[in-house]
Amino acid sequence: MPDVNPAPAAREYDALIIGAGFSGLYQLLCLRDRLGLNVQVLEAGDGVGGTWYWNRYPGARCDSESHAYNYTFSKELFEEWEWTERYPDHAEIRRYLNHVADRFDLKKDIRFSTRVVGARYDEAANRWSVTTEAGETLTAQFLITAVGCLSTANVPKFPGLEEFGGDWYHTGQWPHEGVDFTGKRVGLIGTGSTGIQATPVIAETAAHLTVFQRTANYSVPAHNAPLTPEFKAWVKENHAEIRRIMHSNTNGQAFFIEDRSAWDVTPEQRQTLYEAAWAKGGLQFRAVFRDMLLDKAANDTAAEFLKNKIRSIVKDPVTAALLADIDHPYAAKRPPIDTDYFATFNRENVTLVDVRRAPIEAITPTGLRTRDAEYPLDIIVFATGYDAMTGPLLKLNIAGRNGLPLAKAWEAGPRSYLGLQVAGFPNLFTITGPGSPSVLCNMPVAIEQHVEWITDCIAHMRKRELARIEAQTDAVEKWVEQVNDAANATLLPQAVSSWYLGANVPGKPRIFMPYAGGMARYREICANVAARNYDGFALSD
Ligand code: NA7
Repeated sequence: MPDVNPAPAAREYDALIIGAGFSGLYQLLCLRDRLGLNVQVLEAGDGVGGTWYWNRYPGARCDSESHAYNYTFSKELFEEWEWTERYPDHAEIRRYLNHVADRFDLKKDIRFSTRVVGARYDEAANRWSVTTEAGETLTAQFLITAVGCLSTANVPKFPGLEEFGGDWYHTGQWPHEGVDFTGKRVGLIGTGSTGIQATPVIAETAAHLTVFQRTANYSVPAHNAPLTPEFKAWVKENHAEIRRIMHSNTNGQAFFIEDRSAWDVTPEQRQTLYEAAWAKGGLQFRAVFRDMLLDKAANDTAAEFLKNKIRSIVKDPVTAALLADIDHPYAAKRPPIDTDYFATFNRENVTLVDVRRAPIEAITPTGLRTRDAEYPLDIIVFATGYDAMTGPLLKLNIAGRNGLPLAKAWEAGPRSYLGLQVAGFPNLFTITGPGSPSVLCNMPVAIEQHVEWITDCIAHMRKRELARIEAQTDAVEKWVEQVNDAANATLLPQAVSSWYLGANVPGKPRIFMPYAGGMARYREICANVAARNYDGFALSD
């Protein structure tokens, strides 16, 4: 009898997909049901949902409107699902994704509670070998990452966190059973979209909420509300039109950016247009003028309007000034939308603390210490964002040709071709990878386009009996240049603290990561590449 069990034989697949959120589910459906491939999805969580599996913090809700936050590939699916609110909350999105998974019988090919800890390309066999935390090995010809852009929590390394006597949570790893804030002194660090959503909800039950703000932020009211029967009926009747709009604009949303400049109208008309957009609410505020993200002076008019709104809502002038002391153009960082965020600072039990002027120095056993003061706390909420876009990929410990680690290939920042493939990593596809529009687009739209492109590419390879596809170095170089040029043509790089640039994670290279040339343009570029026999990729048998 051998004294050690032999390692189980590696399980072999045509394709392995990592992640069971919007991307992974649709990629599985396409490869399994349309191409007939033998596919397995590996998912760390014990359910589907991706980002929405993990993000269950108070107030967690999508900022895209529900009728735009869908798959659109199936008219039947689109018509049979009914959202209840203008912006779906995390629980409703999980219900939707479970419905999709059940409707297309996807769960039988998903391995839950299976975390990938390594992936290595075997050149001789032309296969990817993927290892799981449990020590299992699976192999496949194609490896497709569907890990999302915002799934690696950024918990700042404040000294003393281990000794904190209370409870602490990162919003992206929220306990499924929820957190009871009743009667507690709560500290919330971070005023991005997440902090802005969570603040009003936590303030309702906490004894006291202290919000620690490093960078002040704009926010526009979401005006969330239940959907009316008329609106629901309109959505069902307009699947094709909604899809057409989302596919033909820059940001994948179900609205167009107005084709007028801020300078085409008088200052009074501008004010009226901004007031109307404020009353309508949501991300559409960006759509009032086409040059809002191109011309700093045009942007200033929106910025001033929004800062005045803060000053008019927040009663305490010192707090109002701190909230309105915003250092970047409107929408150069991801623009949050909110429900009563600024008004929450009028509550007796809410305090704003400026940690730009007096940074957080340490977490103490009883709370948090800034350079200026000590704050006793029972609970600390880290709404401190993510190691965005590259973090989830680097965490997988991927090694390509000749064992080259992805971390090494991306030492100076991510370099990819179309955000789809990395040179030196054959048959690896990165859904919504850095270098693609991803987070600058309504995510389901960006995801559907990538998944369909990858599916068509694999179908093309199978038909021609090609076994390997790899991005070429010169194509990568040119694409990186295009990504930089697209960003530099906008005001986006002016937000120096933006996670689009990797600026929120100490030591991370500052590279503008998403492609800012617009989703419609990007879609066309990808289609042209495919039509020109996958120009920029090397295909071989
Ligand atoms: P964000 O947008 O990255 O926001 C994180 C916030 O946390 C932001 O205000 C940061 O300030 C703050 N932060 C991060 N580290 C620290 C430290 N060390 N000290 C103080 N404050 C800190 O993440 P979100 O989760 O809100 O949103 C992510 C995306 O999810 C969102 O854009 C949507 O696309 C969905 P900073 O601005 O870096 O000065």
